[in-house]
Amino acid sequence: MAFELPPLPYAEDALEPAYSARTISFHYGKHHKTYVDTLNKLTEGTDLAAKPLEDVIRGAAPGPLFNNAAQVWNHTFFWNGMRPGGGGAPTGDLAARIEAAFGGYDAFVEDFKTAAVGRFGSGWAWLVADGGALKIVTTPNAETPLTTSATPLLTVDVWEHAYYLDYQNLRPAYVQAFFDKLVNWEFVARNLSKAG
Ligand code: MN3
Repeated sequence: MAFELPPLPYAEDALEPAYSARTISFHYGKHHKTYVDTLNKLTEGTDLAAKPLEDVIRGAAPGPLFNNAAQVWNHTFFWNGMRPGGGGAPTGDLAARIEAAFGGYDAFVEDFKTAAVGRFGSGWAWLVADGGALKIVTTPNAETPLTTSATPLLTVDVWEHAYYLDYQNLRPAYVQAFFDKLVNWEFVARNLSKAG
């Protein structure tokens, strides 16, 4: 059984103007699809092809298999962390957890931007639950908190392909727009409930 490119959870133009249909057509339709296609080539005819994606990622040595499997998972997680009409501060338990960890929503966004901008080159910025606390971490290239003790709650893709068409070199503006217009806090809350 081959790995599949999961359908986008919204139409390609549904995140306009903060995240354009043109960006999604390349980022989802080309980049994400290529990771899926390459993963299928790498696993074809092996017992890995029938394994859950998470098991492939956790069992892979550094190299093309890990990189492509993790990029498939990271991108699906990224798409689910956005929604049309998203953005703004969360409410309820999530708001309280962010207040406790970062001293408030605005401070959280500033910390997240600093971390995202500080990730040199390509990678990901994440909100994770780790040991009962919310934390911001970044990973290089394809690396993912899925291989650590932390539970991923949300990610922002900070590879240039994720934002260059809409924001050119302005990674902080892209991250700000992600939190102002795109973030899907219901997705984060669901992931947090699984973290315990
Ligand atoms: Mn990407």
